[in-house]
Amino acid sequence: MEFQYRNPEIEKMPRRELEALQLAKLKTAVDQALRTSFYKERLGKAGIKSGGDIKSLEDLRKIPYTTKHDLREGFPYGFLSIPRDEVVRLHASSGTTGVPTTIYLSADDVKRWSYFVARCIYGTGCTRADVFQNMITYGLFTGGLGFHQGGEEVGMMVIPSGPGNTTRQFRLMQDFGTTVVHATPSFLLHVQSKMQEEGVSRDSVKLRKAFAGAEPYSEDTRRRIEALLTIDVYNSYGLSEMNGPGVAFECQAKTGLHLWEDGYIGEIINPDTLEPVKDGETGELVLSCLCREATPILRYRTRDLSGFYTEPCECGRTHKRLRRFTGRTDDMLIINGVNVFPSQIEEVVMAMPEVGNNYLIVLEKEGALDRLIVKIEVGSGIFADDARLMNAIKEKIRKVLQASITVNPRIELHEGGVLPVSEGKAKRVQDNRPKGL
Ligand code: DLL
Repeated sequence: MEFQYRNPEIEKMPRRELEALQLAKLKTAVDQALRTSFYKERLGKAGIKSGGDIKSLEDLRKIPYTTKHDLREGFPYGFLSIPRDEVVRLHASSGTTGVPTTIYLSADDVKRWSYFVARCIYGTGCTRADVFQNMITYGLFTGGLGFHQGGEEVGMMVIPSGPGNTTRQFRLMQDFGTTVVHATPSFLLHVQSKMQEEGVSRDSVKLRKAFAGAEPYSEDTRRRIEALLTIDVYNSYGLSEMNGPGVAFECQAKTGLHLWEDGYIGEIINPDTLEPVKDGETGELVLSCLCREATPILRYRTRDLSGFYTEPCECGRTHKRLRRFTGRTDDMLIINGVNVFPSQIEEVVMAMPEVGNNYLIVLEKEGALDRLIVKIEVGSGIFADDARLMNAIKEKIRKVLQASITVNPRIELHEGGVLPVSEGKAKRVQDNRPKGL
């Protein structure tokens, strides 16, 4: 396969040089952090008075972790390190509760961020000849503007369609010959269902690639989207605290997400002991931002669970690859004492050919016990009025799921289009259990 690079000297840089570059950038980031009220105190207490106190990459471990809680405590300007009038952009986290976490960018920060997103896009084989329909939320959420800027930096024609209104999305695709789209994986599945429902033929659109991210999804979900839409799907990871998208992305080899190590330092830790895990093991990803001056954030506990591949990628890039994310430390469900990650349920459900494009996990209390209900839309070729077939499918899913998660679920089957669809991140879990019990 011919791999495409935006900046081969950096992307294929020998690791020794890459690490030297990281160290130099880390020193600058520490100096920058010391200009914020938060880190002045936090790093001061750890005995770090300047970037010069960081002598090697191992010294990174002298820096205390930063958490979401810290970012909230620092609201609004505790993490700002440049004069307010040099800030050109604000983004905020998608958190639904409490104080938002805000990120400020200087003009150079915006340029650097665009450069990283462009590197991701280019690495999937896109060029300026592509027409890019950005079907993700714009606004304070970083997905819209992040990919918009990155797409323009590549030189593609960007259609800022935002999410929703699938009829209009299809019109845009047909009128302008869209070749690439960006959306959450759940929205892409919805787009495919709607395409079928509205009778939009595959031949009437020129789609060939999609960037899918902002939420966890399984390898089977990727394969399903690729097969149903006959496109290539690339996994895209990022978070607002680290600018947004453009942190880690799959290349054309599609085996893991390259973390751009000239922009970020990644560590995998055990979330209980806070010690680094062994090479290749799964744990919580901790990230330090090396590419933003206005809001330096060091050793941020992302809560996201992943691990590094240890073997090199066939594309020749030297930047480490993260495995597909399996969820977050804080989205684990405890069902009658058993720990279950929503991603385990998705893995089983989306691998079944009888299952359609949407599902919902519901938790109820039945007496003293928890009850797991998985509501599943059936595939388009299956008719819900065939009771025997329905029962057979239900039983099949129940058995496989129980074997995988060791909790006995109740399966409810629904026709396509019945379960709620979100334009942004999918809300896969409805926990109706009374709180505080
Ligand atoms: O979701 C940034 C983004 C936009 C990434 C568009 C990719 C595409 P936040 O709203 O701050 O930022 O949410 C970040 O979403 O900590 C993960 O828990 C989750 N997440 C993002 N991408 C993936 C992915 C954007 N590819 C949070 N796989 C992160 C799994 C993901 N989880």
